[in-house]
Amino acid sequence: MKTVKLQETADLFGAAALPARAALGPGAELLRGFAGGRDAALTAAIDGVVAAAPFRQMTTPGGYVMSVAMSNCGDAGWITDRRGYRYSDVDPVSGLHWPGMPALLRQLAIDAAATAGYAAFVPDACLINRYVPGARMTAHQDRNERDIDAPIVSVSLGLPAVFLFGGLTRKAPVQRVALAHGDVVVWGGATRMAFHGIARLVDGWHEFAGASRINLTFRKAL
Ligand code: MD3
Ligand code: FE
Repeated sequence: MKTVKLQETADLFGAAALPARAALGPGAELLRGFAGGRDAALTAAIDGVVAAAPFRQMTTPGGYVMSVAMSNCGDAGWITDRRGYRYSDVDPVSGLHWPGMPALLRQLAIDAAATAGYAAFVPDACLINRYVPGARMTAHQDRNERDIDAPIVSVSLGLPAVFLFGGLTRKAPVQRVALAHGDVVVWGGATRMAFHGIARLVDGWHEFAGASRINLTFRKAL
């Protein structure tokens, strides 16, 4: 597999500025701007979901209120509370099933995965993360999905962020990758269980979502 050397140039955040398409690691592909050019349709799809399942800040098992606000659509949604991290077919706030995954979002994830070489990927869950300035996501692994052979597709929208991409242990070195509006990353193969996080969001304003960043992560959870 061809790999691209990171950090050839650095942006304002000191994060790697990468070419349009790059392998971030074995099995992980950055598709710069892949979700671009359909902002109105993306806004409508996301607004429809959050009208039925509003963004909320969930509590970790350790009792911390997450700085990132979340919603979900699809057959299952990722949740956390004092009892643990898990997928649930119902929204614990409403007691109803999560809203269905809008066809536009589902197809975007399928197309991105296929472009990155995962032709069989069909997501059943989409976690929607909303970051406001100061919000962040500390290093973690995504390990609540049943089938870790399926990749995760991540779509970045709105304000830019620095993605912290580590290795398979907490001690492994961390690369900083700048992700901007429309960037899509497909995480599979050996990177699927990598530690990762998002650095504190820097204040700013973007036409798509004002002073916020929205991230969609599509998973095969069930
Ligand atoms: C690398 N979200 O929701 S998406 C998460 O931008 C999460 O909101 C971040 O990490 C965000 O769990 C990062 C990119 C991502 C998602 C899953 C991964 C990268 C990943 C799983 C394995 C390796
Ligand atoms: Fe994650």
